[in-house]
Amino acid sequence: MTTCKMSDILAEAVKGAAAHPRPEGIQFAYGTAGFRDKSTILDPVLYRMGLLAALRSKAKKATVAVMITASHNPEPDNGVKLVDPMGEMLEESWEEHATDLANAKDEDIGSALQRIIDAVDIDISLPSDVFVARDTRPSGPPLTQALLDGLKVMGSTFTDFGILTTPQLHYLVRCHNSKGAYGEPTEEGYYKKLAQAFLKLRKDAGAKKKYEPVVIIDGANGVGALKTRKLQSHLHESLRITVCNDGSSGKLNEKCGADFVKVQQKPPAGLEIQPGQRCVSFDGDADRVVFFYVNKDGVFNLLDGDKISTLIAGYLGELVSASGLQLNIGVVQTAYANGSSTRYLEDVMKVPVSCAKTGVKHLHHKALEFDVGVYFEANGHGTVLFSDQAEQKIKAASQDDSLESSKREAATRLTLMMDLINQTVGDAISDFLVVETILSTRDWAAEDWNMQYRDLPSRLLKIKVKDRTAVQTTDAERCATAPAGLQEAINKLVAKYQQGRSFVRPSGTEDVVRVFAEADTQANADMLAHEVSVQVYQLAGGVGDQPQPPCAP
Ligand code: 16G
Ligand code: ZN
Repeated sequence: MTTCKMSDILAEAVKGAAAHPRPEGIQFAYGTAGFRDKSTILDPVLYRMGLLAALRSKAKKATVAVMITASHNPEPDNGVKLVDPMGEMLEESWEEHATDLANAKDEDIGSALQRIIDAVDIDISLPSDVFVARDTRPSGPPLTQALLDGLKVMGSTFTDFGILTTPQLHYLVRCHNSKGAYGEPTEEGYYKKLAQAFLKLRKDAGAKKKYEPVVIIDGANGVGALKTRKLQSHLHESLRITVCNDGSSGKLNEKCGADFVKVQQKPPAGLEIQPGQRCVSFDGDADRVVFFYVNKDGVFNLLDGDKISTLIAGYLGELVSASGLQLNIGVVQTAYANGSSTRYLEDVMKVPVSCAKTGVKHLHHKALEFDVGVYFEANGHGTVLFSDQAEQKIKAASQDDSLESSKREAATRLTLMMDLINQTVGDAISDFLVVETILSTRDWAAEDWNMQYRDLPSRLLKIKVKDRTAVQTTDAERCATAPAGLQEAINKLVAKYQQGRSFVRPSGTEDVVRVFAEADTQANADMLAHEVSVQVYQLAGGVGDQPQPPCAP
């Protein structure tokens, strides 16, 4: 840094804003997944996030990261989120600083920065270092440039990794800050770590009757496709992967990707599928994954985040018991988790289940309460967290010659699973390899996995209202506390349906209220969702026409 005089830096930051002017009349908000908007208006936000990332790095005295992506949103959108030193999401208290800075007038940037420096008590003379990456969106390079401009003004050093998946960037920053303890801080290091663990876990796999090492991946026409191709050479012949929707012709997330498949409950465009063929869909930045197959009668079957967490928790639970270690395993879900999955985990598998608010950071936080915390949103975003103590116990057991060999063997498999799992954040590529490992070990086809429990039919609707904050919730979003009378109305409606359940919540990413319902049949789930929607419309200030009942099939 040429100078570390605070007033000089703040003046430079204001001067730099001239090249990244903020449009009048737009309010930005750092939401559940950072800033997300039309890419054409994000340039000033990226510049300011460059300034903020430098401050965050100084405050943490460590390298932080910035990812430029809008995940499963359409291609014209983009977004930006900050990543903390150990690969966690940005600490919640800084979301407000991010929002403040993004909304400061150009000439007020200096005072906005000063407010943050004072509030957090940052020593501005400290160095800062930032890792940067983006997804495949065409708006990525110019937005990266705006971000780098902000970093340069702050005198920050940085590394621009170009195109990466979101979880790869989380992995890199953790490797770097842990001085290599988490892995080699390079993209190659990421593939090597995952592939080595995967191949070792497969080594002793005997002949299979049902599991076939053949899979089709829908890459959402995004970065997940490119990076899976890179991973492939490291996997040798252990798994035959066909990557479809690789971006060579289709548009990012258009009629494909994990979000499309989950929401539409149908296969993506661009795939030719044989009955029973195991298929996988990633989202646009490869932090979400769902599996699916079409059975011999042509019926589509989705294996979502709930099925993935049940599969993983079951397998890790067996390994922990076999190792003889005293470790508690728990699963964290959101209110969207299918009721059958919760019942299966609690009643059949006897695994404790916690419910968290929607948004990865909330699940991540709750999962830290367990020695081994498996967390997944139904939409396919999730991972497993091992506490430091669990990690130490597992590693020690794997090297303890005095243990029975079966216990040592189970502990060794657990250490390999820890290597295969990206503990920083949900990672489509890593989760995919984890699922393949378990299916292979169990010798299961997708259909066997799906038979663990049968999903209850559900329906998700969205209702436009004047002000979505009119709806407020408690109990991990399962109970509405406002507007008055809404929860009572929902309770009455739910009571009419067999296995009925419903909740409403204001979206964190769109200007709507979401309504979820499940019941014994699809028709009942549809009707319950509709009836609850009408209540939301009437009590929470619905706009436009009142919701219409679902058409009879
Ligand atoms: C964001 C969240 C995702 C959540 C979704 C809910 C992260 C990284 N992403 O995309 O986990 O499921 O928001 O959206 O936390 P909604 O509030 O509009 O329903
Ligand atoms: Zn994503």
